[in-house]
Amino acid sequence: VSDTPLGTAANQTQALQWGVAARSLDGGGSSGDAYLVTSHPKGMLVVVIDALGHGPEAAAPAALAAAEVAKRPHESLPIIVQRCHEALLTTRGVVMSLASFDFAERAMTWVGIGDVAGVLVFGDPTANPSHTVLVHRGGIVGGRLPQQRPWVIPLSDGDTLIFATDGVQPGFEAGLVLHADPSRTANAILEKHSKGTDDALVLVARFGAARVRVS
Ligand SMILES: [Mn+2]
Repeated sequence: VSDTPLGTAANQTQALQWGVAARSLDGGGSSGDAYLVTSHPKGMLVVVIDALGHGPEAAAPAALAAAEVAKRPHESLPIIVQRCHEALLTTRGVVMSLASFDFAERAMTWVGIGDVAGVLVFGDPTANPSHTVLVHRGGIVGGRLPQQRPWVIPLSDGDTLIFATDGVQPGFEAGLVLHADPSRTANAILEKHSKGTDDALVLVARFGAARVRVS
């Protein structure tokens, strides 16, 4: 396992606050897990990628997939995935989950190919159930690409998206405590649920304008 400090990144926009925690299996900077958070005219696109294998040989296809996504964040999710698939055909491939936020519509569209877990925790503390889980199709981007079924979910303030690669144990959302800072939530999930047998990455993104204290 690794005693490398957790990698973190955070950013804030009007309607999305997000943070990432990641740990590479070899303890170095080289990981088969990658993420991208980028804006488009209607909102933001959030993507987490896990290339088959781990370490340096997996880092290249993960970076290639992220670069393909970055070229066209405004396109529909199936088109983005299809373009990644075409670019990755000569590689071992990746699995990936994507969520596109439309701020004006207050909605999120998400889709997953292969095993990157997706959970949306509802901001309303009285919501029952408290969260919903992304149903992702088996398959490989750059290998056997399944038919995609993007799913649109209306959003309320405080709704929080979590993507986690399979270096994180499934079921991490049970009893999950969300912190005000998404980076802190991502770090806590990684600390508690990292398998230690694979690269691991957790991305947490909370929808809704940040609360500003007015004096
Ligand atoms: Mn993995």
